[in-house]
Amino acid sequence: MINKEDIARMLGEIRELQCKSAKEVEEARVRLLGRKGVITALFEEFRSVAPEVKRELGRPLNELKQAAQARIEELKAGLGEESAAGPREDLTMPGDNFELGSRHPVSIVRQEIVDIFRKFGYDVAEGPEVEDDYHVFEALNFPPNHPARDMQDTFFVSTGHPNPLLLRTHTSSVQVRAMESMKLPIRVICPGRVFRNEAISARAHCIFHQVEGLYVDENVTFADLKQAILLFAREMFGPETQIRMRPSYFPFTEPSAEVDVSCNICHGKGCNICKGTGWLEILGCGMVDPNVLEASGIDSRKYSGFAFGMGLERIAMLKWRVNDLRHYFENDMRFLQEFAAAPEV
Ligand code: 2NM
Repeated sequence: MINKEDIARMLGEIRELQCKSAKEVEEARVRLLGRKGVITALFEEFRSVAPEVKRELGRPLNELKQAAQARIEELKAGLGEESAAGPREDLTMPGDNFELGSRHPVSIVRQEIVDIFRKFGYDVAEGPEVEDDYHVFEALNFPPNHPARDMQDTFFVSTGHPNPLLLRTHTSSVQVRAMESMKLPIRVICPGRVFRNEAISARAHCIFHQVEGLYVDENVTFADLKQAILLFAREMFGPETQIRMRPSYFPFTEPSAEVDVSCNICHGKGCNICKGTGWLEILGCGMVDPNVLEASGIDSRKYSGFAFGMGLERIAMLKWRVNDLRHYFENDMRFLQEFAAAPEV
């Protein structure tokens, strides 16, 4: 028989009700409030009790039903998205490991070099990889019969007319475009891919990366070039770094030089990286040939400039002792993963 004490006891039980899964919540809802549930049954019974009992039990009975509905909702919300299928996630469990990507060594070195020259006030310029003969050779003072213009050395995209399209063999073509279009004085740094028709080996590849730099202004001298390269080398390889220059030849510069930096692996004692010399060759440079300035419309009596270029694969090889160029292009995960701990730059 329906009575006040039972209602009060059930109310207490409902407030304490616990469920471990959405399935248990649903079972509790059916047991209490379903068509054959205990609370539903109390309401059935309530319809036929005496009026004074109705007066006494109406309010507690309604409270009981509301409390049951509220507790069921509370339990449902507490279990979140969880389906009836299984227990909740253990939120104290450690997360799954996921693999971080890593910067490619060539990309790391490129960014370091570009950042140093940006600090010196250089702008970054990029240009097309498919270029014309004029910007890769003609404007850079390559004579018509120069071997680089041969099919043996350069990948041609189109031939048979005076200004064929080809894959650039150096990023100097970007600097020519800079000289044609930028206001003087010019300070640019040009990173990019270059292409040469070479047999692939540990020391040569048909695709590689360069950064070239150019500075054109009034009264730019070889002393400025030396100082710029020395400051760069000390930023890049450490404050103790020494440089030396050896005379060289490029069609687009006169005079030209190769630059070595002191080997910071053996500090001049001689090791197998510097082949016992204490010096590592890192870049080529020179004073921009007046013919090159004039070809791009710059008055070579008023202006002078210096330029330099370096291969990124080679610098990355020295930095991380990579012994085969082909590693850079094969995307073998075991190689790439070695750079996962390299600092983000
Ligand atoms: C090098 C070495 C020496 C160079 C020259 C020029 C330009 F366009 F100004 F003439 N750009 N880059 C240059 C000079 C590049 O790379 C080994």
